[in-house]
Amino acid sequence: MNLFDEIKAERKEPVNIIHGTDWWTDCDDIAALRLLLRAHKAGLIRLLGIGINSVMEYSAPSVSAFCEYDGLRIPIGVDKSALRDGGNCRYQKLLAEYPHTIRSNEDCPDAWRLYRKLLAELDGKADITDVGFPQIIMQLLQSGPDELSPLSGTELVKEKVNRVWLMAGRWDMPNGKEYNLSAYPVCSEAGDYLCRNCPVPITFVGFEVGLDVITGGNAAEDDPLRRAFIAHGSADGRCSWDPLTVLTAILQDEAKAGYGVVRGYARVDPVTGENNFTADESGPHRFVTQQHSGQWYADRINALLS
Ligand SMILES: [Ca+2]
Repeated sequence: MNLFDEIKAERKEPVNIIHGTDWWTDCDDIAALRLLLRAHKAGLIRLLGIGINSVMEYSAPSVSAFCEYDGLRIPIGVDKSALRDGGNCRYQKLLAEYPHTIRSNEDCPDAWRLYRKLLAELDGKADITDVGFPQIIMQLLQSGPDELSPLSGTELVKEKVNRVWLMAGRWDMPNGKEYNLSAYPVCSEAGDYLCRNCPVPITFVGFEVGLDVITGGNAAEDDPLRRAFIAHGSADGRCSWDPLTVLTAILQDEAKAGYGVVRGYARVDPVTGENNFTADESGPHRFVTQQHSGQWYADRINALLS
């Protein structure tokens, strides 16, 4: 019995999740999406949609193909303002060689519009996970009433979102600096905006808790995940920032994910992206702290990936 089987026994209803990913230069985004797809198939979650917050030629086709490898067609949105013309994306074209329905980024709606649509149509609530750059959630919060919903984005999130789970920040030191909050000016701006304006709780999974958790090296040779990891140069596995974040959201509980939490108020410098935290038991933000060895977390994830 794996971890998903254990959780399934106690979960009455699948948890709705909308997932953001940069799906760009690093490959741990792939492991994270695999966990979500497998959790969806296991009936633990409903993966309502995926927002891609970095855009390369094969972004949407490769996400589409990776989902369809698992037999799932998930709506995909793209932040079309987030064109990255640099970086070495070594796996998208490879993944896009698998069968897929969504042929190009242009076939996708703007991600923040997809999020509005999914939330407006939802009977109940959803969680939002993001393991890339957080600007889609900022764009959603800043959106106004439209034909999709009479509510503003902030009102919609307040009404329809339970929690936000972010792979973002470095929390084990003052003025921590991490890629998802500092790679581009919009990342720092969005991090600051979310800390100040998101109307629902945010859990941060930081750089420091993913670094010594190496996963993804045990998949079968013909698995596209395995092929993508090899293309990335991570045949023996990769740091697990993104899969740890989505697993915590799938489990709906930091403690069940093996973490301690510090509650309080997170801050992100809107220019530098440096993050800081003021502990306060009544605060809306949490960051997680490791309670086990890196291998303990890695073994749990690897058992779910293959
Ligand atoms: Ca990522």
